[in-house]
Formats: sequence, structure tokens, C-alpha cells
Amino acid sequence: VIPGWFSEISPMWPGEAHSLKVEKILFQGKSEYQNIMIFQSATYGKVLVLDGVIQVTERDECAYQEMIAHLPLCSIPNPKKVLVIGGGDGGVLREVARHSSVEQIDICEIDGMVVEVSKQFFPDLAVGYEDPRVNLHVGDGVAFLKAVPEGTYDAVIVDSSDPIGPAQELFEKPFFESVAKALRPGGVVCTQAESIWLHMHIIEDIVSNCRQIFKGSVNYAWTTVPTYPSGVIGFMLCSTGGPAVDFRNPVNPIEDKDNEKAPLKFYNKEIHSAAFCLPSFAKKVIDSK
Ligand code: AAT
Repeated sequence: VIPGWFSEISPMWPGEAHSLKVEKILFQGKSEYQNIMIFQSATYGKVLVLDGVIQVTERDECAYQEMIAHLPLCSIPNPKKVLVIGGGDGGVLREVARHSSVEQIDICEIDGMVVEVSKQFFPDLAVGYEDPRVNLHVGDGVAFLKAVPEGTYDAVIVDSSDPIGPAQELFEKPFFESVAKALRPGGVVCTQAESIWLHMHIIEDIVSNCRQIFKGSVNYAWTTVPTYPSGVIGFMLCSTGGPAVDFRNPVNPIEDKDNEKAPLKFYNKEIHSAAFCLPSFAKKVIDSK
């Protein structure tokens, strides 16, 4: 550990740890669920850390939040009801709110303290909460989904932390089953699905569960996020049986509409399609599941 630097050390990426130079620690606290820390970094703006793991930095959050929101929402015509699990910082809400077809945005975040500190320290993320279509539920996403009536949502976005800690069940088969039930026919899910460099074993399990559960299409996409372990992170994108969804060819473009105030920084339709192209080693494993 280098004095004055934050190093992201975890058994989920043994033998490596990305480090950021710390200018100032802005907040340290312990919620019912996890340790929360916020610091000002020298080169990535403010950083939100939960249990020692980086969740967002101001500089590269666009690469994650824009992709996890627009990959699913640009793949179906007229999304109206959207559910976000996790994502307490509000960044995904901000992105979902760009879609003018959306009428209802429910969010279920387990940790109320994440919501509070984001409102205090990350106004550009928490701005998502200001949209009148947003309904915040503080609670466990697993329990919330079990209570959702069948066929409620057009899209479910699972912006979850890693599977050590409160998010563990969000990577397991019963959770994906309740997501599928909560979606209307032809509805879509996009979940945080870790790194092809570090977590092929986790990805394999998610893919094989999803192939059993989702009767439409099952795909893996990825993006580059310099402050996430290995610098990349992926998403599982699946659709339920019903109207077919071709995730690689977006039908609901967003680039030119609803974005005068804050233009998209990362997402565009070329990167949408490109996100589904996989390196051979990952393609081989994912296609075989
Ligand atoms: N938007 C950016 C980043 C995240 S946040 C993940 C959120 O999921 C956290 O706020 C956490 O409190 C919440 N969470 C964890 N478990 C649950 C649960 N069971 N129900 C609801 N919310 C939950 C993702 C960062 C990815 C990091 C990659 N290394």
C-alpha cells in the first residue's frame, strides 16, 4: 500500500490492485450494509467506494451508466416502465430519464446511506432523483422483485455491486427467474456482469442460467471503465419470449433527442453494436453455454 494512494484490493481480483492518488478524504461511514468512503482523487474527480471497491468516479462514470441504461432501452421501441435495482448513486436514473417514452422509473437500492451521500457529494449523479417519474424504494432488490406482479416492466436494469456482500444473490439463478417474471413479453434486462479478464467463471454461470430462463435472446456486451478492475466491465442483456429483440441493432435511437441540456459523453449507436463483439477467448466460452 502506497501512502496517500487508494488501492482497490479484493479477493475478486487477487494479485492486482488499481490505485488512485488521494487528495482528500471527504466522507467515511458505516451503514447497516457496508463501509462507505468518498475521496477526492488527483485525476478522476470524486470517487465512491463501498467495502473497499470503487463504484463510481466522476471522470469515467459515463462509460458505465450510459451503457448499462441505453444498451437495453435503445434496443426496444417505446420503453415505458423501467426498474433499476441497486444504482443508489442515481447515475443510471439520470440516463433512463433521457428517454421521453418512459413514464415510470422505479428504483430499489438496499442502502439508504448510499442515496444520502450521493445527494451530498455527487450532484451530477443524484440529479437522477429529481425526475418526477422516479420512485425510490430502499430495500433488498431480491425481495422487491419477488413482490412485483408478473409482466410489469418493459426493462429491468441491475446496477449491482460485486457478488461479495449484499449483492451476492443478484448473481444467482432465483434472482434471474424473478426478473424474467417481472418483465412483459419481449421485455429486456441488463445486469452488471463483471469482467471477461477476471471473472469468466462468474460470466459462464450467469450465461448458462440466463439461457435456461430467458426465452428470447441472451447476449454479453462490454465497455471500458478505467477505474474498474481490469479496466473493462460487461453486461448480460436478455429478453423474454415474445416480440424478438435484436440487441445488436438498436431500434430506439437516443443520440439526437432529449439531450440538449447534457449531451451523451460515451454512448452512440456504433458503440452500441460494437459492445457485443467479443474477443475470441470470451466468445468461445459464452457461445458454448
Ligand atoms: N452506479 C454505479 C455503481 C454501482 S452501485 C451498486 C449499488 O448496488 C450499491 O449502491 C449497493 O448498495 C447496491 N446493492 C447491493 N446489493 C443490493 C441489493 N441486494 N439490492 C439492492 N441494491 C443493492 C455498481 C458498481 C460495480 C462495481 C464493479 N467492480
